[in-house]
Amino acid sequence: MLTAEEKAAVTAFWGKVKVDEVGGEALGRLLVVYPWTQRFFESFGDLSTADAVMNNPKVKAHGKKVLDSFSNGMKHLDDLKGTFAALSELHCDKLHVDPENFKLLGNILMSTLANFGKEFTPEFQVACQKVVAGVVNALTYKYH
Ligand code: HEG
Repeated sequence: MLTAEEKAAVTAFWGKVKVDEVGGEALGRLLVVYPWTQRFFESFGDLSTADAVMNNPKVKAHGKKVLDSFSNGMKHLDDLKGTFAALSELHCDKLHVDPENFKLLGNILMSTLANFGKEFTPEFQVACQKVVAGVVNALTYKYH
């Protein structure tokens, strides 16, 4: 689904992404902008204000985990469904996360990545959107 050029663009950009920061930032924004998503993270402690969410160490740690998972997907762009099959089952059967939330997080991740300014070229945007859509689709695949 991605051309060779798009794969190269997205992989090169991803190498510059600060995985430790971007994941926590994106997950934090999800919890602030769409507060109903907080119901999945009640064990994370204080999520009472935007500041509390953005500085919550558990949010940061879990955001990093999510982004590491995206990084792993970058290495398997030709088999996203296989790569995310187990995670899809986990989110469906155990975590009961409505897959609509994957789209929300995907869009928030795109806007978080856009903070990289000049690195975030239109070419990259198109390629990255495809990867994010592919991951969202793969995570939704095992839902029943
Ligand atoms: Mg999910 C766990 C990846 C969206 C809620 N998520 C996890 C884990 C990974 C992951 C790698 C750890 C699995 C494990 O421990 O084996 N999540 C992941 C990706 C995306 C995503 C790549 C991308 C769209 N998750 C997502 C969304 C929600 C959610 C949108 C809810 C709004 N995830 C969720 C919860 C857990 C995980 C509640 C368990 C957290 C915990 O208690 O540690």
